[in-house]
Amino acid sequence: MRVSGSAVVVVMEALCGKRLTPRHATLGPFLGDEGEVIDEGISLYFPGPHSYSGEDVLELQGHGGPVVLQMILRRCLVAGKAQGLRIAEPGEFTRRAFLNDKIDLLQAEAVADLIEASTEAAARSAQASLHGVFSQAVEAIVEALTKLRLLVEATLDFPEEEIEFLKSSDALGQLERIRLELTSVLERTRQGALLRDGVKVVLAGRPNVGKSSLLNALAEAEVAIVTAIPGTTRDRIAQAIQIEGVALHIIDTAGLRATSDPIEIIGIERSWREIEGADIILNLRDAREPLMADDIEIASRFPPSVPSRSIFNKIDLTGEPARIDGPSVYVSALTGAGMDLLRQEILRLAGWQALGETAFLGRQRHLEALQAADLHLARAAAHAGESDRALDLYAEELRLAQDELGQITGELTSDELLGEIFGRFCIGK
Ligand SMILES: Nc1nc2c(ncn2[C@@H]2O[C@H](COP(=O)(O)OP(=O)(O)OP(=O)(O)O)[C@@H](O)[C@H]2O)c(=O)[nH]1
Ligand SMILES: [Mg+2]
Repeated sequence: MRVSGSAVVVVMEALCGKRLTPRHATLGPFLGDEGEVIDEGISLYFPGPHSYSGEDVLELQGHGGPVVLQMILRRCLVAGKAQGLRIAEPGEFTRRAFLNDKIDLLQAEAVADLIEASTEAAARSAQASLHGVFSQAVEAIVEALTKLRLLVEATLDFPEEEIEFLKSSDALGQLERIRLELTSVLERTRQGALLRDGVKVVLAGRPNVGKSSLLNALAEAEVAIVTAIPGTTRDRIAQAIQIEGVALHIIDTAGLRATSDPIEIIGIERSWREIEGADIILNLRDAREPLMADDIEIASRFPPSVPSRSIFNKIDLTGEPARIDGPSVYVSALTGAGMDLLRQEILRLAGWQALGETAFLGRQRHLEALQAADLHLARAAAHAGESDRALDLYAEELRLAQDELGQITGELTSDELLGEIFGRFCIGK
């Protein structure tokens, strides 16, 4: 149990019966209203500001169990009542840490990402963000921008010397370097977004081409039922897998065909819904069969913005080698031939590159802010090439870019956004 804020000292004296030595683990009883022992455990007292939240913090480590925990909780609430002690909201400890400048917003989000990480790569990346690696990269850009803005704003006040001054201080070169750095951060954030959110890969195609077999081969487990009867899969089957630490959600669907079976019809409707929400579509075909009207009809209904590949399955029956040929991949779900090629192709379609450096576990809002900043810098660069009249526009674009970056670390953030970010935490964090 963790208590934070102005009630800590009162609660500590009531429950532990004394004032604890700061940052020492103290074994002792937890006392009830009448001085009776509720439980025994370790207490830790962290006086602010050297605590997680930046306020006074008390941590009580008992034996656990819901009833004893409830008793300790009730005791804390009674003891701290006069100080306004109440149950924390989700993420409130971390929110306070942010408000007390212990961490910035990127680090606060990294706490939630670390808890929710679904792969080791995502956890490592969240840990790096928590240690400020992502924040430092953004801060470095903000600092460089601030320097450049000072220069430009100063020049605005002395229009006669404008051109010479900006030239001698290499204003153009500075902007170019900032843009390069931003591009690199953006790329690392895109990679991190893949680690964080995963990629939805939908297996689609006519019945009996081997979609369920391919799911099983990718999952290396018997997840879906496979039979020689067309129309075996009726409902969508989802399986989470990892390739090189990237989380993939593989969705097997009912084979697409005209049918009067009411169950199959519903299944096929679901297949289309999955296809429409896919990040990547694998369009399966039987390598033995020629292109059929149905295949053309199916592919024509894929959303054009979603990347797709034709997967020719069952090459063990045609004797062809496993290979990638333009937009086609030749595999055998049965023998496993070509599966490594297919895995690499999926990663490539997802936009994953094994970067030498850590990916930044990006959220949508980070990506949007970075992209917006990038756009403002591009506009600034365009203005820089123009006549003197554009200098104030140039300065304005730099300011806008800096504002966007400020939103990432939380320097400029609305209460609503904070509520949204911390509301998703679990209680006690
Ligand atoms: N020889 C060979 N047979 C395969 C291969 N992949 C699948 N099959 C066979 O093809 C048949 C259909 O496989 P499924 O995986 O059930 O096909 P599906 O596309 O899921 O079919 P529906 O669920 O009916 O849409 C089964 O008999 C599989 O054993 C392969 O690579 N080689
Ligand atoms: Mg199937």
